[in-house]
Amino acid sequence: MLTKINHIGIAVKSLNDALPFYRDQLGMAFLGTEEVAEQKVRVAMLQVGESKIELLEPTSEESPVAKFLEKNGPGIHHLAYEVNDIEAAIAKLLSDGARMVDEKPRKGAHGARIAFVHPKSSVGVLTELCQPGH
Ligand code: CMX
Repeated sequence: MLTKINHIGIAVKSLNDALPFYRDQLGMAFLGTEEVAEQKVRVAMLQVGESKIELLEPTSEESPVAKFLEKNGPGIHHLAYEVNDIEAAIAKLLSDGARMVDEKPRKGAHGARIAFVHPKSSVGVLTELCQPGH
């Protein structure tokens, strides 16, 4: 069902403040920034081999990332696994009794379709299914 780790999401207070560490000090390839209105975040994507790092900055106090930052401070927010058929992956998880945040795919960064498994169903790790848009 899962093909690889697509990206690791990291919650940050400011993309401008966090980017230099990843892009300049660690030397990751910077793929650009994008606002994902539906998720109330602005994201910066960086490539590491076949996976990506997604820096997440909240755009509103109601953003799930704002709530996370308030509670935990900056740090690893979610793990995103790539799938070829997101509807089938959601159906499989639901039929196995998992609690989904999203029972239907939503729009993620770079035209991907995404769905989150609730952290209470995934041993405390917010888990994203991600079907790339290309
Ligand atoms: N990782 C692990 N646990 C998390 C978590 C995270 N990122 N976010 C919340 N939780 C835990 C909380 O610690 C809390 O646990 P306790 O009850 O033990 O204290 C529980 O989940 C409920 O958390 P909450 O703070 O009360 O927040 P909500 O229930 O309102 O929301 C969640 C939690 C996961 C449903 C919500 O954050 C969500 O819908 N997330 C998915 C969407 C998202 O994160 N989008 C941003 C990224 C977008 C992108 O990649 O494009």
